[in-house]
Amino acid sequence: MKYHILSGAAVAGLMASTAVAEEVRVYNWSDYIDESLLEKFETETGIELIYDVFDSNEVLETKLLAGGSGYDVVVPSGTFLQRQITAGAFQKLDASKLPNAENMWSVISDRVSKYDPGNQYAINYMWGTTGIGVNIGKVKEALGEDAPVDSLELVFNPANMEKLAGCGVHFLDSPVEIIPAALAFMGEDPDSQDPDVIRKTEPMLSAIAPHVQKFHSSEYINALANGDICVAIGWSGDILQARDRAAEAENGVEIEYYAPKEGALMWFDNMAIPVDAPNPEAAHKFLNFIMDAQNMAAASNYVYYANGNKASQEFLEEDVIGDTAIYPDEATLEKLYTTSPYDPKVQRVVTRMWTKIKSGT
Ligand code: N2P
Repeated sequence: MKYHILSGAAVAGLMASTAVAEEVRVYNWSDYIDESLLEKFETETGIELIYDVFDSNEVLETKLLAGGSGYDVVVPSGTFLQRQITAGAFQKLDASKLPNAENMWSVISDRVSKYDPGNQYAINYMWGTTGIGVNIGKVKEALGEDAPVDSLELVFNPANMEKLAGCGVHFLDSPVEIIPAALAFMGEDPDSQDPDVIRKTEPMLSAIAPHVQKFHSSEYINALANGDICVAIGWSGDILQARDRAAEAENGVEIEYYAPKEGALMWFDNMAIPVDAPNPEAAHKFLNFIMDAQNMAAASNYVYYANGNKASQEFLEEDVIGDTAIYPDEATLEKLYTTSPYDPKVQRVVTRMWTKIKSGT
């Protein structure tokens, strides 16, 4: 999927001048913004916005570390942000160009500073959890009324997965999220950096992998909404978007999101400017636009993810700020864990293990 948004105003501006139009290239996660904001940015700034999407930190990282990505703004999750900063992939933000930074929420900026000390390189865009999306009717049909829908037992117990395979299960293609979940299920530290501990998850993951119809990180939204699959291990807001798409289609599909009771990963997606960004000036304008309280609220209201912007909260819909699946209460927060980046040696173990699990060899 690729958006190339050019508003009427920008077209008129282009035709009126012989100068090459100013442009900014943004690379964000799929299903992660209200697209009317993209047009609003162009209308307000006269800058042409090229907006591409991805669904995997690994894909973004490969482009970034190769250099010359051509992007002005990218959106890595915290652990990836941290090692990309260390690798020199980003430029420091110019605070004088980001007056809306005063809108940010210190609770979240402080958490992100674990990955970006001093919040020098990035601003939080949105954050959420990794959990279980369930088609209630189909899962109860397959497993009975007592189906453990709020537990990782649902997907990590091979006996359950055998029964669910018939109605379809998708997993994120994200080793750095599925392996910590498997560790949490096994009672190990989900943030373990010890290859021997990490390897303990392999037999279990290999046992269930044949029952996973697809390891993919964005198709599950429509697949859940259409009733094509009955379970997805996915991201909170994506599953809530699936719930809404099903409700809008009035197709009788009822989707729920659960942060598993054994614990759920809390992650943070952050906007940063590559060191070789063609237009860092416009990148700052885009970041400042995103940090506007009403713009940020519009984005969260649309995609059902919480954001790192305190001032936006008064503009959030009640079904967003009032939903503990999006803005966790204290009890939910206690179940959430965060992770740290793997060093290259451990990362190689993880990558190899993941390839093996998916290919079933
Ligand atoms: C948006 C998913 C982004 C969350 N569709 C993953 N960090």
